[in-house]
Amino acid sequence: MTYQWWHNAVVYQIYPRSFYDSNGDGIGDIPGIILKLDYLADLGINVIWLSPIYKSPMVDNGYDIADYQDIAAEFGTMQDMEQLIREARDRNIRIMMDLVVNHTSDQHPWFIQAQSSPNNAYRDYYIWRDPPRDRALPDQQQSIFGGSAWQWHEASKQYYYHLFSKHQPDLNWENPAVQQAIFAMINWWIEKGIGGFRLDVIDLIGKQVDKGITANGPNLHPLLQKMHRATFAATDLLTVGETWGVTADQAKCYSAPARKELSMVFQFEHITQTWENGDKWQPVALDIRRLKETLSKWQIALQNEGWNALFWSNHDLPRAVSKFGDDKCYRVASAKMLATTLHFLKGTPFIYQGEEIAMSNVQFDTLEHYKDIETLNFYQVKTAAGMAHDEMMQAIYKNSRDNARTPMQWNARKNAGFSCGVPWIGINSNYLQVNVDQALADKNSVLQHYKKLIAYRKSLAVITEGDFTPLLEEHDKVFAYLRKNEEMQILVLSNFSGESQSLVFPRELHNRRVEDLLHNYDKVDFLTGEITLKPYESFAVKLRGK
Ligand code: TEU
Ligand code: CA
Repeated sequence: MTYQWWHNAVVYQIYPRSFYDSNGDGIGDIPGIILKLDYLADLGINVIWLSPIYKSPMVDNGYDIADYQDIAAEFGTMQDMEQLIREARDRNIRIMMDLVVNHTSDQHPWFIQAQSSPNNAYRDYYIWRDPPRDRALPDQQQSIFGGSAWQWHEASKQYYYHLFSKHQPDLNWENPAVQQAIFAMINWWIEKGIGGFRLDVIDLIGKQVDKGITANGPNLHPLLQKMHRATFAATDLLTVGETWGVTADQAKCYSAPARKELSMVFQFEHITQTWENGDKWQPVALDIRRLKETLSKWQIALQNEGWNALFWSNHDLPRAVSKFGDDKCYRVASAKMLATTLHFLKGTPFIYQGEEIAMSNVQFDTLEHYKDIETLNFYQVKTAAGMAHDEMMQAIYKNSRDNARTPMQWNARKNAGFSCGVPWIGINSNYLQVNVDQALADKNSVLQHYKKLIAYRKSLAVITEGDFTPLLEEHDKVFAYLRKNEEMQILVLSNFSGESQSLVFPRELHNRRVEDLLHNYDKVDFLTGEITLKPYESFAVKLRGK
């Protein structure tokens, strides 16, 4: 296998609105990111995935793009963007853009044109249908943000199709003019010197609306190959697709190099397993056995073909420590455990801003404090269908996207040092204890732990290249695995529970001397044959000769 630079890179995701506000308007911005580049360089990351910074009415915080080649005024200017790319490059950090091409904003000039008349040249950039009779809906397809996927357009007496909000009309990817326009835009950004793309809901672009096929449509892979030929082929870009519901076989189709599509995709099986029937507003408890099986399955499936993108969290998800650890009694220990577990796996790790200081979910008292369109829409949908207010608030506390979107906590001063103005969304009240200043000063902080993990990924080839073998598969709470190449063998052991856990190692690990790499309680240098792990205890060790 030929290795690319991104195989041992570590990516850091920035949600610009909530990262750092440089001018006091309450909204994080690009100059703010530039001011924090030294912090990120010191952390050791190689890539910044920048959530959208394009011109946008911000109905979905920038995932509704009005101009792919302009910057939202509240985030800065194109000069700021060019400066960010340059200054990041000076620190060996590449900028990965968020490519949102399943849909545009309804304020995009293409849609404004399309709306103006059924004969307009841009009409076919979007998906329009006649009502079967009167104003009846073409079919029952639902928007991912709740309600019908069809929006009535009175002037032309047709419906247009939107899988997200009605302000995010879907592009018609069956139209070659759409393909060419998007490919040209991608190349324009490549020319600017960016390092890659994260492709938003890319599994939807092969849709066949009349058959009700949305994800994984028949045109999907041919389209990606066409995109690759027209854009990425001549580059070494890191491309990662967002693909909810992807199977391991499909992931290979996307990421096997010979197929010339993408570098890797995000799969969400470890995320959605706590959603009853795929509904995030019906949260259920995490089942560690199932989590272990899922993580191992993906490691093994893509072992020799394709590549994993590794993550616990992003801007759509709860905070990692709140979902997979314990943000109350064991915030620091469990956050370190999660970091160790993920960063020794095979694949490219993604860190979501604030995860490196173990930021946790937020609980705002009233719905008014929530800003996310999905949360607000579903509050209406669910309570209209009979769900009690309190029950919905509990679901919001678990899974609202705003959990990830409260501002980055830089210090213990006003607004956690995020802004000297009025932040666009509330700050998590734990910022007095949980902030970057604290983490930099404390040599046992979660942040220092992440730094070590990131450094190991650069110095130990086994983490990038080695085989993965799960151990103790029958254990209910402890996830254990070996990574192995010709030079060395690493054992990783993680207790995913708040109770002590005992276990007996397989025979070949008895009476082995080991060398400590990383731990969150005490250093381990000898394996007798059995061990009792403390709550959320986790360590990684290098095996030595017998
Ligand atoms: O997310 C895709 C998506 O489907 C999510 O909205 C997801 O379903 C939801 O959070 C889980 O309930 C991408 C972006 O990451 C998200 O921020 C955008 O809102 C969405 O696409 C539309 O562009
Ligand atoms: Ca600002």
